[in-house]
Amino acid sequence: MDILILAVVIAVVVVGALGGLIVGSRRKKQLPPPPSAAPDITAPPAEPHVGDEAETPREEPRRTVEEVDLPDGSAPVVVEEPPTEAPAIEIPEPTAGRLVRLRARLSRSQNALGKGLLTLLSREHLDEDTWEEVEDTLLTADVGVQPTLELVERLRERVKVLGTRTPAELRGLLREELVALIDPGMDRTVHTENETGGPGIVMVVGVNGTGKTTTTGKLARVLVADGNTVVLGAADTFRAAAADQLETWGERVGAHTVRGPEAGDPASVAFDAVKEGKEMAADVVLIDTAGRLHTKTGLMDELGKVKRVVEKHAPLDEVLLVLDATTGQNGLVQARVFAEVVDITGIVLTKLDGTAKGGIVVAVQRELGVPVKLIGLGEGADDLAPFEPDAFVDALIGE
Ligand SMILES: Nc1nc2c(ncn2[C@@H]2O[C@H](COP(=O)(O)OP(=O)(O)O)[C@@H](O)[C@H]2O)c(=O)[nH]1
Ligand SMILES: [Mg+2]
Repeated sequence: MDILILAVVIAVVVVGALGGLIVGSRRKKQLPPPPSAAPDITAPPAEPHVGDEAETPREEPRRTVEEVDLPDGSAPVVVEEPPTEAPAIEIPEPTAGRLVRLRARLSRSQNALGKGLLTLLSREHLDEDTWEEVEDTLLTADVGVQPTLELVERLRERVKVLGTRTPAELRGLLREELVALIDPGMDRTVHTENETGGPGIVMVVGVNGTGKTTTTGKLARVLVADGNTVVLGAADTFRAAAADQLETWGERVGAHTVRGPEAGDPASVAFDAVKEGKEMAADVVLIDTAGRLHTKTGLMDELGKVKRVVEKHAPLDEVLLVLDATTGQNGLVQARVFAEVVDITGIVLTKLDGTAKGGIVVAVQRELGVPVKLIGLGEGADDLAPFEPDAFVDALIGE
């Protein structure tokens, strides 16, 4: 009797597990939207949720800058007046070749996208099913429908011409096509030369939690490493902590931070930051803004106002939109809304270290027609790299 019950239990468990497997693989198959779902991507930003937090709950205790990356010896050396002692100024890492140094951070995307594609293309018979898997791989990595279809068509053509395929040939071919998809011709310099001869003005925008303040801080380090003097404008006036966070980044590299009263007017902080930047003959002013806005109209009013007020001094040289690479399609919707509000001149894709969806680089550039200029590959102070299509693709498909 007992044995019978045991047998039934085992049978139920086995059937359940098999069922799970089947459902699992079906679900996997359904994951990438079919080509007919393309309108999704171009659908109007019906409810863009601009005021929303990015996916993970951002109100959780967040690691602060100090907790994240202070190397051992960099704490302020207290000599006589402990509270006012300035922290030791750090010398940031040089920016050249950063992406190459940080390429291991792309390992998730590398495994999902680069290695996945190479393995598929190395199959002896490239039948319809295999090509469908290639498509699925690209869609799952957030490359986007249109670019995926284009790439697969190009690959099919070129693989046919190749006839026999050596791994080296395949890698070369895939590399060329991926680089072409990312469009190596786009200008990816972060422009910081103001035509008026005053400081270059860069405004950083994006939804709360995407990494604006962190990126502003990291960018300040990049600029300082390249020999510029930098002024930071803390135009996120929602919380005093936001200005503190920015100021801490500034102090570490010796950049002056201009801030206003909590809940004060962001536009006047931005205006003052540029004013002080001019007075100090700084090379660049970086303006960090708030992303916690509850309606699209609110966002429009506020960012538009910040921009207009700053432009009483001089035109903006860059408006960088910060997008969290882990939020996928949601990030694209955000991108569209921000692009309606201000002229975005460059994209910063953060958190590429935490996702297998490196293909979002392609999708977001297509969406806005604006180049990805910088990528975030970690929380560390020097984990922001200039985006280089060749080095990026090399990192994806490995050596
Ligand atoms: N892993 C990872 N975390 C990042 C990156 N950029 C920013 N973050 C983290 O994202 C969180 C939110 O960043 P923050 O700059 O405060 O976002 P903001 O609200 O847009 O200003 C912080 O914990 C950052 O350390 C990145 O490239 N990689
Ligand atoms: Mg912030």
